[in-house]
Amino acid sequence: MQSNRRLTLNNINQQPQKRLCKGKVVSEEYVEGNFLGLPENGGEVDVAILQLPYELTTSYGQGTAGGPAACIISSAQVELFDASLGEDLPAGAALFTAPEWDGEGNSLAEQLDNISGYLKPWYAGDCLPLILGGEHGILPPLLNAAKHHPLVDGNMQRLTVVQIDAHADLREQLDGEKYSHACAASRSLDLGIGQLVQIGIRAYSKQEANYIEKDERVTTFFARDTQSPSTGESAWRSCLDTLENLTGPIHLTIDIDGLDGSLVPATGTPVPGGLSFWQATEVIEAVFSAPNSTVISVDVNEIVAQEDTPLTQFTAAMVATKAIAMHLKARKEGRWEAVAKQAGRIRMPQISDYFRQQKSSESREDTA
Ligand SMILES: [Mn+2]
Repeated sequence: MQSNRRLTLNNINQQPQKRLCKGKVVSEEYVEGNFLGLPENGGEVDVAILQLPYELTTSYGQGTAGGPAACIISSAQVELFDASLGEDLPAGAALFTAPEWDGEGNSLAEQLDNISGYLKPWYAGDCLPLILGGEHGILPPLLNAAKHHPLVDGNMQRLTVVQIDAHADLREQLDGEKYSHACAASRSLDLGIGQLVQIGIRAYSKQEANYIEKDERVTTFFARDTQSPSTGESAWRSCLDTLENLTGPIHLTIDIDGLDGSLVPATGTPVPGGLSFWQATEVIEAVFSAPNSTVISVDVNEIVAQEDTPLTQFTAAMVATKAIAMHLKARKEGRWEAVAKQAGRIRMPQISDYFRQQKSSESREDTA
């Protein structure tokens, strides 16, 4: 039977949060409740941080409903400097941490519809929605919202989902529930997405193995191959090559359990033998810098607050920060303006001094 614990935040009480928060806060103008503690400018939004504390079907661990809030608290201690971006976040961009999803809906179907409704306004094409979950069951309603992005334009066939995960999530149902987190990928394929690339997969059933074998839309990089001490290097290279060659809009879904269990011990189902932090970083860098594709949104899910140490939520915050930095790098390199133009919402991002200097030195080189 399904437990009904999706809306309770009881695994997160204020005390442990305060305790976890006592470390150094990085942002000088720290604002409580905002991702990275960064203040908002009240203007148009370049990156929206959206919290989905949704938990209905998590099978083993509990507490994903409190994950997003814990991740936001932990993010206050993430360094704002990203070396590949070359400056401190927010780098002239406007980050907005939206009020969390309120969990409205009397049935699972209503809740899932409600999630789509919560996310949809952020898919107009002029900002990057970065979603913190919540269990992986958020993926299908998220993709229903992504359908409205101008680069997808109602044609799901155009969309590629890149999934970091320990689990294939390709079950037909789990305990009778079609919308279980364990079915997130199969429901996404049901929605008609063009391609699914899975990375870090190491826990899956025979039926899922058959699915991977049969459905040509699915490309799976098994952890057994990419993490192999003897042959992992070439398997990893071929994974990155695949990502760099993607075309069209991409949604990146990061089930935090795709990383090695040692990095995320509090997640619902931690599994050994997963991706290192730097491999997760390389995946993010690869999809955001792929020349013929655009990452239209990212989710980091299955975050659970760890109470003895903030490692799990901090790892999630680091991964989410990397995605934001790479998105801003895409803006910096002019790759996001094209998207905004296609969306008919041409809005030049605020360019910080750093970018201006880069641009002027480039134009000097051009005229030299
Ligand atoms: Mn998953």
